Amino acid sequence: MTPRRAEVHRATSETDVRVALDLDGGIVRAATGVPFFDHMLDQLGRHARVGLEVEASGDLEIDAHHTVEDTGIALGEALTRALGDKRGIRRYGDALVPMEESLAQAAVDISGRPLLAYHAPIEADAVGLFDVGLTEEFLLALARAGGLTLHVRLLAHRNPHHAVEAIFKAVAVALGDALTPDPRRGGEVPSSKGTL
Ligand SMILES: [Mn+2]
Repeated sequence: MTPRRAEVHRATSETDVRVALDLDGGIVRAATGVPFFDHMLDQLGRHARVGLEVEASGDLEIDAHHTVEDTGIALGEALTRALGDKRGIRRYGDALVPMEESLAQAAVDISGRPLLAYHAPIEADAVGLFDVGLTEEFLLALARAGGLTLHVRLLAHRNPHHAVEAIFKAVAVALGDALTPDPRRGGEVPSSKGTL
């Protein structure tokens, strides 16, 4: 099988982001200057069971917004490239993930039709330097650049660290399943249209 890997370098006046993604596994590490975001990217890589290396330097003197959003875009672009024509993948994945008292649900369709449906009424403003609202911004950027239909629901929560972490893990598990090759597909593109 062709290696399912991609490297993306995205540089703007606001950020410089490098992402190396291997859909079939590998090293996971993240250095973005936002420690909690690194922790979440680490969870994303590990629980999606992919190789994921992220290096980002951004205008953190403003806030973490551009860095988080642009990392989502670069990761989505890497995902699109690594998936290629999407032959043989499962296409769909879903997960229900507890993190202590928090419970998050995610469903993904690697559809080529970007959409994020996000419901996570977390009351806290931030975890460390990471504004809780950036979770949605990251997932929106990932869905758009990665061509994902992504539904996320936070079903229970109290601690904001647990809540955000449950969301990242649920997305990771769902996405990791969706991008997995299914031998019963026989290398077909998983769409009645013949293209995704
Ligand atoms: Mn944690």
